[in-house]
Amino acid sequence: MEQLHQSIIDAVREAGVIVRSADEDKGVKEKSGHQDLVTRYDGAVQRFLEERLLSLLPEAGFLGEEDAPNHTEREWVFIVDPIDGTTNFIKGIPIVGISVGLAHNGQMEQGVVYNPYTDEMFTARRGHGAFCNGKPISVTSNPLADGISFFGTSLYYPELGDRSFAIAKKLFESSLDVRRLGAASLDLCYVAAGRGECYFECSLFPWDYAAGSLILEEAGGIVTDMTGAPLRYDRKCSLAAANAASHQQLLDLIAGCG
Ligand code: LIP
Repeated sequence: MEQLHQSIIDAVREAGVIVRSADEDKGVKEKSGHQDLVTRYDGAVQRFLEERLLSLLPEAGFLGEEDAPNHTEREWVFIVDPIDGTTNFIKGIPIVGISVGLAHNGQMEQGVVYNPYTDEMFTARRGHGAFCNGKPISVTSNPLADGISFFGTSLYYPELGDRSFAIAKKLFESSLDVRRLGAASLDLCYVAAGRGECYFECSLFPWDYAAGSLILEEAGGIVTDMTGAPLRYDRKCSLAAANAASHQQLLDLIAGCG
């Protein structure tokens, strides 16, 4: 499995070359609505990764953001967001995660998240720790009061806006400050690397959080849905992620917002 892990990392790094080489004409289109955008590069990166990853593990299924699920009932499934932070990519904001998770019977076993603009490769294998560019990373032991709180706005679901910002305001009042990166995979990796203490988002797809959730857990963090239940990787979920010192406080704060 270690050799497979390195081969996945190599494939993700190569996918980063496609992202960095993008030209001005990104072929932007709307998916489910005005705020749900996709580019021709999302599709190109996903096609590249699906071919490479399934050549590494032909018996696996593939669940990617930009295409219909492919044999996701199989024992092994790749869960992939080819460009997490698509709107950042379109706007030239260098906060983009190429995210590849590998699940075994519904449990994450490997996670790789790469930001090609900062050349930061976040990786984890279950039971073997979490790394950034090969160096061990870990969450802080800070309480929320001494922490940075990341959040997402679930902008594809406007009905979640009021609740998202109500929780974000409570976090703003309870921590050092808040940040909205626009890429869930990197929100999770930043908490894993100790750059912040918690992250929540009211609704995400498995490809947004599959890899990052394992990286955060292997870095000593706790990741659940916003009720405190385990994450699901076969359907959408809310997300409540934090270092071990802050997770229950995050859940309590979320519950207090109704
Ligand atoms: C994005 C997530 C982000 C969320 C956005 C979007 P995409 O993923 O990473 O956290 O707030 O609504 O889902 O669509 O850029 O791959």
